[in-house]
Amino acid sequence: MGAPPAFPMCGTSYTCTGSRCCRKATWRPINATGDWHPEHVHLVQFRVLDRQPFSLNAFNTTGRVVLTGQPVSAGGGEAGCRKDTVKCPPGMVTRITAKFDLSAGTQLVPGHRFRYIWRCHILEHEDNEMMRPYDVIA
Ligand SMILES: [Cu+2]
Repeated sequence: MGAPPAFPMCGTSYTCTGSRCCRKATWRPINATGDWHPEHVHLVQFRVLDRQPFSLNAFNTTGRVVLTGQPVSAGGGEAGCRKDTVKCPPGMVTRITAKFDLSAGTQLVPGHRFRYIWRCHILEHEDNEMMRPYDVIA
């Protein structure tokens, strides 16, 4: 497996885990903006793992994520709960893990793509390209 594909929103990327690519996945929304973004993933719930600071300067000049501190585990109302929206603070990598359950009876054909959507819950952001499709591949 090569480098994980990059998301076109906020320099976000994800990494596949599990036996079937992307049925269970850990995502790393990377917020390289100055705003908080409440990111909502449609049709799947996830758990918030942690957040970790990164160098905005390194990211903006090289496109690489250089972590600058230790991860801080999710706490408060996020720990151990299934969520559909996660707060993504500026300058932080937020890790979430999701399992993509399909409807009963769904035939899994290798290579078949299931289209999902994710977006920022701030309407002005959503209307300015912070709503994107992505495919989960069987
Ligand atoms: Cu936003």
